[in-house]
Amino acid sequence: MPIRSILEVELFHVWRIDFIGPFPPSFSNSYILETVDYVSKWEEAVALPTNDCRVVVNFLKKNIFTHFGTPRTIISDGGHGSKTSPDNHRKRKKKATGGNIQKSQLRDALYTRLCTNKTILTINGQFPGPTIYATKGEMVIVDVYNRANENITIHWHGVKMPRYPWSDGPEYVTQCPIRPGTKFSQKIVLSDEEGTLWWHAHSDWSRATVHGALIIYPKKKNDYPFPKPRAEVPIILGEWWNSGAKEVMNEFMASGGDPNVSDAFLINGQPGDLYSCSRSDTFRLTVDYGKTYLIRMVNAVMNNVMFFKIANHSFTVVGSDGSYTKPLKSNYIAISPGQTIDFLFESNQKPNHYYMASRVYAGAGNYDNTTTTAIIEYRGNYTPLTSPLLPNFPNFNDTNASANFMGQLRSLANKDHPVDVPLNLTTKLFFTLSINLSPCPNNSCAGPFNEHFSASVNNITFQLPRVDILQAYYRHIRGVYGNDFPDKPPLTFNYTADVIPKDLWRPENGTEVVVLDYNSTVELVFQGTNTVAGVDHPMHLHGYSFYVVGWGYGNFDKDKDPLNYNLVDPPLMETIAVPRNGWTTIRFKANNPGVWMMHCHFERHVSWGMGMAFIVRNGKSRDAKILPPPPDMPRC
Ligand SMILES: [Cu+2]
Repeated sequence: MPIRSILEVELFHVWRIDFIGPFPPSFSNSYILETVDYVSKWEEAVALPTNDCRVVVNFLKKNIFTHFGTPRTIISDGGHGSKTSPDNHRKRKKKATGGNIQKSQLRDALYTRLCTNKTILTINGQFPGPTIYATKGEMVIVDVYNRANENITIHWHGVKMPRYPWSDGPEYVTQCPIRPGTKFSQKIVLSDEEGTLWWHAHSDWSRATVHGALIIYPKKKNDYPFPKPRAEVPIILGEWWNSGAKEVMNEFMASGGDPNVSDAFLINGQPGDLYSCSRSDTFRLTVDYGKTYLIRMVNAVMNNVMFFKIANHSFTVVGSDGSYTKPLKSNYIAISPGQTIDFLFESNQKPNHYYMASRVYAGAGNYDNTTTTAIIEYRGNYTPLTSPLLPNFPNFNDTNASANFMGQLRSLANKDHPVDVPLNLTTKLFFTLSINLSPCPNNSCAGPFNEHFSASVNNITFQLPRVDILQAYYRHIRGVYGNDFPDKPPLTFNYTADVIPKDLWRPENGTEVVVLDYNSTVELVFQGTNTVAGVDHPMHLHGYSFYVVGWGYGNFDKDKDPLNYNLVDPPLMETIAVPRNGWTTIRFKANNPGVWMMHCHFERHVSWGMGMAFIVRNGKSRDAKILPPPPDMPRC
C-alpha cells in the first residue's frame, strides 16, 4: 500500500480572537494545499520550501483566492501581534524547535477581532482544522502531537481502516487518550472510500473545534461520475458556544439537564453577516457565471441536523459519506452531524451576491434558532444588492423535509460503482434508541422530574471502560466489557406512543458488545422511541459503511415493512438519521475484523450513553485477521 502523505498534526491551545478567519498562522504544506486551487497546484505546492517565506508568500499571492473571493490583507509588514497572538505562539514554538519560520509575515490580519476573546483547542492553530487530501486506496500517516493540556483522540470519520482498528480513535473503545505532551502516529488506511469524509476529535466535546475535511480523490484525476466541476469547495458547518464547548459539556453533565444551546452556527469557521461583529469575516465564494461548482459539505455541528440552501440556486447531490449517489435534484440540503454531502450547483443566476445559509432542523426541544450565512459573489461589473438575497427555509420542525431528503438518496449502482447489498442474512438485530431519565441523589438534577437525562440503545446506557475495549479484546483482559448486548430490547411496547409509562423510561448501565462472526451478513433495524422525548438520531457506525434499505415513521412492522425494502440501489452511508419516532433498516457484511463503535452523532446523546460496540471476530485466512497494534499505542 503506498504511503504518500505524511502530515504532522499538532494539537495545542491557542489564544484566539473569537471567530477566527479561515487562514492559519503558519506556512505548512497542508495549509497551502488547502487554500490553493485544489488539484492543479498540488505538485507545485508540496515542492515548496516551507522555511522560505518569500517563496511561499509569492506562491500564495499567485494561486490563492481563486475561489475564495476578494483577497483580504493576508500579508502585512508590521509585527502587530500581541503577546498572546497565535503568531507569537508559533514563533515561540518554532524557535524552540530550531525551525526557521519566525520570519513569517503572516500577522494579526489573519484573525478578525470580534466580540470576545477565548481559547479554543485546535489542530495546528487552524479552525476548522487542515484539510487532508488523499487518493482512493492510499494510506496517510498523521503524527498527532498533543501540545494541549487535556487528553485527546482523533477519529477518521467514515474511513473503514480494514483490519486496523488501532487508529480509529474513539476514546476507551479502540484506544486510551493521547496524553498531554505525548505523540501518537496514526495510520489512515483508505480502501474503497471516494469523495468527502472528515476527521474529528473523539473524546468528550473537543470535536467542536477539532475537526477538518478529508477529501479522497479518484485514482484517475477527475474521474468523477459527473462533469468535471469548475472548482471544488469544502463547506464545513460548525457550532459555536461563547462559553466554550468543554464548559457546556461539564455543566450539563453535572446538572443532569439539557446542554445550553449554542450561540452561533458557522460556515467554514465563520458565523456570517446575521450575527453581531461578524460581517467583515463572512466566508465568501467567488464564482464565474455559467459554471458548475462542487460543494463538499461536512456537518461538524454538535447537536443538530441542519438545513442548507443557496438563494435562487438549486443543487444536484452526487455523493454522500464517501460514496457516489445517483444525481438528486433538490433546492435544499438536509444533513445530520457526521454526514457529508457532495453536491453541484450551477452559477446560472443574474450576477449578484447571494447568501448561502444554514439553520437547524429540530423535531423537538430547545435549539439555537440563528442562521449562519456565507456569500456567493458572481464575478463581473455590476452593482450588487447591498444586502444579498436570503433563502427561505423549511420550518424548524419539518421532519418530512429532513427525512425525505435522505430518503431520496440512491446509490449509483452501475458497472463502475456496483452495489453489494447482503441478501441472505445470518444476523438480525433490532435496536431501540431512547432518551431516558435516571434517578438523581436528593432529586437535585436539572432534567424532568429533577432527574438526570440519559440515553440508551436497547435500554443500555453505554459506560466507557477505563481500559479500551480493543485492547481488552486483543489481550484477553477480563472485566472490561461483556458479550451480552441484546439483539432486541428487553421489553416490547408501543415505542412511538404519545404517552409511554414512566417505568419504561429507566435504562440500565452497561459496557456490552455484540460479537459478530467474520463475514456475517447483518440486518439492523433502529427503532426510535418516544420515551421522555422522541427526537431524530443520526446513527454512525465505525469501520463500515452500510446500505440503508428502508425507513418509515411509527413502529417497525416486521411483516409488512421489509416488503418495501430497496435492495437494488440503496445508498451506502456511515451515518443515517433515524427519523423522530420512526425506524431505519441498514445492512452490512461484517468483513472488517476489529472493535467498532456505533453511536448517535448528536454529542449530547452520546454523552448520555447512546452508543455500543461491535466486535467482529477474525476470519480464518491470514488476510482476515486484525493487524498487530503499533508500538506507540497510547497507554491507559
Ligand atoms: Cu441521538
